This record gives sequence, C-alpha cells and structure tokens, in this order.
Amino acid sequence: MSAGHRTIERIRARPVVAPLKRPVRTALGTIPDAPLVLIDIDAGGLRGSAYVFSYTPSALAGLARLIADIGAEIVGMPAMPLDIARYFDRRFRLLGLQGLVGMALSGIDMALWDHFARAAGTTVAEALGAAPRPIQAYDSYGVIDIRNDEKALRDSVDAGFRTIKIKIGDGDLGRDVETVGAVRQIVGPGIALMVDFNQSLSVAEARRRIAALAPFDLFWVEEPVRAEDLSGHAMLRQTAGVPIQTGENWWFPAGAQAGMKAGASDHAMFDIMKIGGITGWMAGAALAAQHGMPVSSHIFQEASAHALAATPTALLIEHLDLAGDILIDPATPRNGEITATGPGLGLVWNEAAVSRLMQN
Ligand code: SMN
Ligand code: MG
Repeated sequence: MSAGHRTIERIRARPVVAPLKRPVRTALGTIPDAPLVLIDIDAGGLRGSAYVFSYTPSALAGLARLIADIGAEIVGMPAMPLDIARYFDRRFRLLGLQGLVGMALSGIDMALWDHFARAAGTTVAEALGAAPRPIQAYDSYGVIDIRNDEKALRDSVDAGFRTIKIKIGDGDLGRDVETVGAVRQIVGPGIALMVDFNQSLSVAEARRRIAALAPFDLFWVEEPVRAEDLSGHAMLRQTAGVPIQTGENWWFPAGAQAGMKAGASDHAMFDIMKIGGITGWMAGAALAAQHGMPVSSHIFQEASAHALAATPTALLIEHLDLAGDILIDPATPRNGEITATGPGLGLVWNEAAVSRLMQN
C-alpha cells in the first residue's frame, strides 16, 4: 500500500498516571509515579502507538491537549514520519521546539514510526535497517537508601546487570562519598558504576565532589551542573579524570550538535522524547558517530531499544521502567540486556490498566 493511501485519520492522546516499581528520587526532588500520555495514530486501517512522560502531573493534561491539538493539524496527511517531521520543523520553528512542544512532536514521531513499521510488517529497528539485538542495560536507581536498597542492588548484580546507575547530590559531599562507597562495596569492583547529579551542583562544587569520588572508579558522572551549562560541563570534563555524561536534555539534533560542538561530554545520552523521536535520534546518532561519542539512552526503554539497534556507537540502554504497568509484555531485561521487540515498537496497551489509571 503506497504512503498516499495511508493518510492519518485520527490521533488520540490519553493521560494516565502509571505506578512505578520504586519512586525516582533525585537531587531535585522525587517522582512518585509516571504521568504518561498514550498516543495512538490511526491511518489506513492500522494504528501506531507511543507514549511520552510529563515528569509531573501538573504538565500532564496540558501535554495531552497539546498532542491532540497538534495531531489534529496532520489529519489527512500521509503517515510518513520524515515528511511529518519536516512539516513540524517549519511549522513550529517560530514557537521553538523545546519543552512540551518538543515532547509532543517527538511522541507523534515515535507513533508514526510504530505505524510505518507495523504497515511494513516489521519492527522499527528493521525499518531503520538494523536487526534487533541485545543491548547491554544499566539498571537505574534513584537516590539510594543503603538499608532499604541493598537487597535490590545485590539482586541487580545476580540478575546479570553489569552496569548500575545511582542518583546522588541530594545531600552534602560526605553523604555522596558515603553512599557511593557503600554501593561500590555492595556491587563489587567488577560492576560499572555511574552516578547522576541531575544538574544539582555548581561547577566548583561538582569539581570538589568528583575529586572526592575518585577512589570508587566511576564509569561516568552524569549532568553534574545545569543541562544548558555546556561550558560548565566542558570545563569539568577537562579536569574530572572520569568521563562526563550528559544529553538527556538536548532538544532535537540541534541541541545535540550544540552540546557536542561545546565539548560538553565524553558520552551522549539521548532521551527519545527530547531528541525528536526516532527521526531526531537517528540524526543525533549520525552526529555522535562523527564525534566518536558512545550513545546511551535515557528512560523510554522500548523505543530506545529500536533506536540503539540502529545507532553506530550504541553503548547502553537505561532500564528504568515507566510504562510496564500499562503494557502487555513490557520490555524485560534478560541477563542484563534488553532487545527490541515488535511489530513496530512492540507497544501494546493493557487497556484494562489504562482504563483504571486514566486521568480525566
Ligand atoms: C531521571 C530523572 C528523572 C526521571 C527519570 C530519570 C535521570 C536518569 O535523569 O538519567 O535516569
Ligand atoms: Mg540523568
């Protein structure tokens, strides 16, 4: 069936609040559950689906409404993701692609790629030209409570995870050193351990804390300072003695280009809801390859597994399950790896759970 016949008939955006296995505690506050907008695009008798994450319930209804209103603009157009991305780039350039607009456009892009691959009877990874393959996963924790989390950390190692990330920065330097030292003791020397400050420090304080954490052989230090402080990240990178990781807040390929040009990071972390969906991710992946930067993902494990399969410098996929409770067959790590499933992105809503968790 040619693209012309698969014109977009309807876009639906449903706000739900999904429970999390454990709250995501960060230096900037705690995320107790996952406010998600489920996107469904109907075209040519087929449905493409994806979800986006609004971080806070106060942005959930607005994001759902924005997706519905932007979606209404493309009803009648061919359901072709690259063509729609080109339309959106011009349509929203005056407004700007950051924030809820960028999240909406990225979510629609993911749903269009899901639709495109399902129409071809394949996975999104294969539609991109790559076979789904096991991607090494990092088990991602929030701020750690050593007493409460010790068993979970040991279970992660026993389950085959060879990389683990924890969030720190919620207290003083002493607390960070104590926590990272205790986690290193629990997981052992063979595990790649990463820390995420979630943008909470000044450059001077980040320099102090990174130096104090040197004995624990960290694999990367993530977002030590504000995401938009590219020069601050670059300055730290010169003296840190440990790889700097950032990028989850790079908006669209232009944001990735700016971060890479500034030398802000040793690695690149793409958030598929901010980099511009599958389309934006693939442009970012090409930039990362040119800069020789390993690419790891930020949340959205289902869609990221497909994008990473087609990423030349793919490194790690984040295992932090936001949507498991509203999916049939959620992405499940096996021996510390996650493999993309299909057809499309492999997302099938658990409609009973969606009905129960829907927010009106
Ligand atoms: C993170 C922050 C907030 C919600 C989910 C994840 C974090 C990460 O920045 O990298 O996991
Ligand atoms: Mg992070």
